[in-house]
Amino acid sequence: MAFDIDVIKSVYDRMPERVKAARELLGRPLTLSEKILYNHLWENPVSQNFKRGADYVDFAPDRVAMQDATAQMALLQFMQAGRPQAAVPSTVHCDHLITAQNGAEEDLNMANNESKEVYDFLASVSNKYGIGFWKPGAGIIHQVVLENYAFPGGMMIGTDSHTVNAGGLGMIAIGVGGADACDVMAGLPWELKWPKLIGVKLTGKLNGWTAPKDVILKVAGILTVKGGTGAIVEYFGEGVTSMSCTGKGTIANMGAEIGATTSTFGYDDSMERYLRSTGRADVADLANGIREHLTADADVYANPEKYFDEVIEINLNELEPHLNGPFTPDLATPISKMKEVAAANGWPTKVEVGLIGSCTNSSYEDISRAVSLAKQVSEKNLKTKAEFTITPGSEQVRYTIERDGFLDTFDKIGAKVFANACGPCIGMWNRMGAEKQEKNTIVHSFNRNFAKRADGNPNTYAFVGSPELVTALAIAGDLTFNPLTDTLTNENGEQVKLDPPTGDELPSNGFAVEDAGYQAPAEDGSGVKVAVDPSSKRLQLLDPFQAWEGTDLKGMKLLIKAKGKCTTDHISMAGPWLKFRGHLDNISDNMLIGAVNFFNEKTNEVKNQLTGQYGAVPHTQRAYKAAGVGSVVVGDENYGEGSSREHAAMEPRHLGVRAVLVKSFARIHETNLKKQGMLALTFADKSDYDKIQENDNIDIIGLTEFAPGKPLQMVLHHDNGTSETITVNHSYNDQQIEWFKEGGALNIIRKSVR
Ligand code: MIC
Ligand code: SF4
Repeated sequence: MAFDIDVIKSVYDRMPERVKAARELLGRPLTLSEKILYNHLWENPVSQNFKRGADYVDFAPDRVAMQDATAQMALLQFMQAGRPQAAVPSTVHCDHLITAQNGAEEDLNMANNESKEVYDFLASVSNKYGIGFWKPGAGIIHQVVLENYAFPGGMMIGTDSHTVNAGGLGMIAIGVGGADACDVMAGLPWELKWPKLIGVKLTGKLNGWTAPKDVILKVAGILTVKGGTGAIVEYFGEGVTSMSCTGKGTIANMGAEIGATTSTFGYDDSMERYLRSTGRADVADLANGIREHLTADADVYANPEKYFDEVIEINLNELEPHLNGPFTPDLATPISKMKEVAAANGWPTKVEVGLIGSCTNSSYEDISRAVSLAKQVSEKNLKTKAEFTITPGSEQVRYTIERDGFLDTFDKIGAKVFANACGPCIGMWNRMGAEKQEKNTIVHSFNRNFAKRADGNPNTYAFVGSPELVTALAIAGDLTFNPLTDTLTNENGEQVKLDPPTGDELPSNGFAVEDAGYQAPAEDGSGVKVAVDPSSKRLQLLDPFQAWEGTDLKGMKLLIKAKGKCTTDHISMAGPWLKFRGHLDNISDNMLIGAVNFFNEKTNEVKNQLTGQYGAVPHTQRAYKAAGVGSVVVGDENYGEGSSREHAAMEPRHLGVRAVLVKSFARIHETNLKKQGMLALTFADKSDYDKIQENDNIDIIGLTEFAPGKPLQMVLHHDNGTSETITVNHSYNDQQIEWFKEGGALNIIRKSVR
């Protein structure tokens, strides 16, 4: 039986009536996204036709998921909310803190030792507050959620940007910061700007070398890393129904890379098959009972341009395998063009390592298709040229692929199987020689490829592709190898061609697992003690942030004017820093160390205006804090792209940065800044970015009349004695202005507890 079946049942019970009411209110057919959103309004019956991209709306998500690296902060906040139990079904997954080095078993033991304090903390908080706990080794959050918790038509939030993966099973699943998770677990509504809707129509059918991954790689190329901001992407068409459920998961997962709020798909036979094979026939039966409500109304997919803000059409019959990268997931190159493009850009073409797996691409189908290529290595007397690694997404998948002989086949090509965890995808990869910082190329089936992300080496060129293509390129050892047309020279000196991959959508003998790694919480957790050692280097209880002083902010210093791409990896790096995710002061030592200083083009070297000396960003900011001087961070487009980690907002808050002013924000990061009581501002005129000078002293005017839709003024006092006033916009609503005034959303929850 599925977990929390009563919750699923109640969502389905109320859905027909609420969908009908919404349809009547809007007076037109509904998209699937609208049906799910209207069914999860905090206040029902529905009374308002919400304006897309404008109205803030309160929702009641069905569940919350958290992974260890973000759960620590989420739960440290939740512990202050004064609730005996999480108000909705919630889970914690231990997946981000395991370093990939020697192979699954050894690496897992190492993590269990190294991170014992954190795991014990998470296990005891979970036990106390009625939260399901998935032990280290159980798998990556999104794969475990897809296998156990996701359900068509549901709505969930998760403290990880790839929570959107559950869209593959027809959910509206959204990545958030820990403070948002804290709200929902505390029984409060969850707020989101009513999203815009992008429709993607897939015609034709995937075939040969092309995989679901290529759909999203292509979409990323079209929409870019910010094209999906504020929008839900809804996929439909014959290409969708003929694709596996886990393939849909891959597409939804990587929707995070276009900044989309989430992506979703209508309920279909592939989802039913997946539910049944993962032990949830009960959910499939319930879903079948309301099938028509779990997809859009017929006219929507027949005339999509009438209902979506933007429609993209992709013909799968013609879609080529793609490789996206380096350094950004939206730089899409069809494999047939790679030779030319790599040469023109001087990208290193020798592939050193191919890595498959991760939360994005570790389904049974993915692995079986990759195996069909690995088998050809011995059959065709080839030799695998690059190193090859696999990170399975869950113990259930790992156990099943071992049983079915896939791991043996990989073993024969010298592959290393890492633990069921994030590993190399998030810099938890002890890659030999990375410290030499040599220019080199890797290919992987993950989703992100920002500089330094996998191995900490800024000169690693990482390209994202399907597991099939990654396997082929690892065999060839060459980025420009096009398996559709090119041959390889085998050990006998013959020219051989790889046959296109084949595989099974689901295991014909069913999934199996011995210990899935789940620990249920105590029925009554009130007696469970949660201890945090005050001298701990990894965990620190949170002190409330100070409330706003009630005046305009004057005499602040420019901390950094960041140039170009500034993702959450640049703001709060992962890899070795993950160990401080539960200790705000310690992790603040990585604040913005990856951001490029506009004025000297260097990372982690900014001018301290009090001394005139250049130093590390966190060090400089600590000096401002010690001197009681506020500061401002300036950034470029899509600032805070990538992760949901709220550390990227809490660190500047903790160290005394008062405002972040950028050309545009990524959604989750903007909300995280607001939640923590920071000022998240945008240039009214983007070219004003050029007016910011290195020695500027900065005032923010208008805060005493801070109101929705009303811009603020920023005065730039330049060091030549002149000053300029620029207009800065914000997207705060009344409630978010309260967060700012109180010094953070949590201070408001704290007050209501007292
Ligand atoms: C990521 O893929 O960047 C991460 C690591 O999973 C993050 C979460 C985190 O930083 O802990 C995400 O996607 O939100
Ligand atoms: Fe983990 Fe990578 Fe997935 Fe993030 S994207 S959850 S780091 S596997």
